[in-house]
Amino acid sequence: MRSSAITPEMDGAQVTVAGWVHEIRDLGGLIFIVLRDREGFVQITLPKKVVDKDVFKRAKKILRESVIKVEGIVKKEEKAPNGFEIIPKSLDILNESQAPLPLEVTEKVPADLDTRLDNRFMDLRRPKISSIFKIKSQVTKSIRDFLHNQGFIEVQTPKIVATATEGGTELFPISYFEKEAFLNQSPQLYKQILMSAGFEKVYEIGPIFRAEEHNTTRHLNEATSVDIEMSFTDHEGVMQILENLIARVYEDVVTKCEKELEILEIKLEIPDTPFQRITYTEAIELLGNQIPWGEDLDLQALKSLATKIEGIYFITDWPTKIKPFYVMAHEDERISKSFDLMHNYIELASGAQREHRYERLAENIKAKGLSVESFDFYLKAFRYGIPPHAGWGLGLERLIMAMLGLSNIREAMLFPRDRTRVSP
Ligand code: AMO
Repeated sequence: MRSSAITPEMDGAQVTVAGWVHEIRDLGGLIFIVLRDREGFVQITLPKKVVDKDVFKRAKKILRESVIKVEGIVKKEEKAPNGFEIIPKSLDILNESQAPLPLEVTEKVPADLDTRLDNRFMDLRRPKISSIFKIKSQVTKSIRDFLHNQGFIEVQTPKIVATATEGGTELFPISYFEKEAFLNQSPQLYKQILMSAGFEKVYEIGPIFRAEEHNTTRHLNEATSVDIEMSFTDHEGVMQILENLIARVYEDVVTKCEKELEILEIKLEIPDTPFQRITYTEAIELLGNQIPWGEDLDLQALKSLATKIEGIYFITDWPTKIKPFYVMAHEDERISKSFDLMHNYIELASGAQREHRYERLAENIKAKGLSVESFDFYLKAFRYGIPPHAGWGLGLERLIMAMLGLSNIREAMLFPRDRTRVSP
């Protein structure tokens, strides 16, 4: 049974627990083993005079991080963690660990991130680290629940593709028989094609691949994107879905991940909706008009902006020329129906109403210097009836990083991929 299912009130009951040997204290005639499983810790107490001779002998030789199974009697013990201990009747070593360990699982010796990632299987045994992924699991479940309740259909689109969507420089080419192919940067084109297919509301939670040249604390080369696309709506419609989704995710984490938040020593506040909205032009003004209108906001600008606006907010109405070809422009064509969702200075998501008019879309592709022919498979879907539509892409690891105050996005990925790391 799980350690968390045992309580001091079960005094006298026989239980079986299995897990890793987190710590051993050998006091000669008395051995304490702290057993760790997915849910927590249990103290196994072996007084020489009480336990079976063979069991005691085996316990003496156990190496830390070995996997053991213990059958024994629960004993109420105020001094033990959780108020009980287990006095074993039997103790089996299911798998013995080697020594020395490549990494400390107890929080006693800090290790640098590279050493931790090199030994990620071991790093993930630490409750502080596994808590991040338990919360990430709850977050994806909440997203799915929320979107299903709103009538969205979950879809899977190809990750091997023939074209770029988010600009040609960040593509990973792959060897694909006789053809040129790439790893997909975003489900963008496919989720839009599904609007022509009549699906109306789709979402996907899947990998995106970006050949980011620079190692930053906010970029991965393989990240998880939550994408939605929705017909018969505009940018404002999908912004409302996004803010309600974020609030729901925070609420679920607060109510369903109490234990993990406690382990991480985080007090999470559920953000109020609607989120604050400022336009790109207002942001430039807030920054003292030092950035020429039309230029992107770099990290320094966003950091400076975050000193003026706290928490989660939207920056809307970006200059059309710095947004991708599929974004729809306002009547004043210099400004687009686009938005980024920010958490302080970290961009969590970006989205827009899309250009669904075939002629204009083709023009936009040309204007960006891209080849219309290579987008033919996509453009075709705009020639035979496609509703107005909008959508966004939300970086799952960015959300986890921001929500939990992690200093590096790699902490939010089990096996991160960056400029220098493709293994483990
Ligand atoms: P964008 O390129 O802004 O938009 O990506 C959407 C979100 O994905 C996350 N993200 C990343 N996270 C970690 N590492 C990366 N290298 C990385 N790149 C992106 C960010 C970002 O906000 N097709 C559009 C979305 C849309 O309009 O629907 C797109 O891909 O959180």
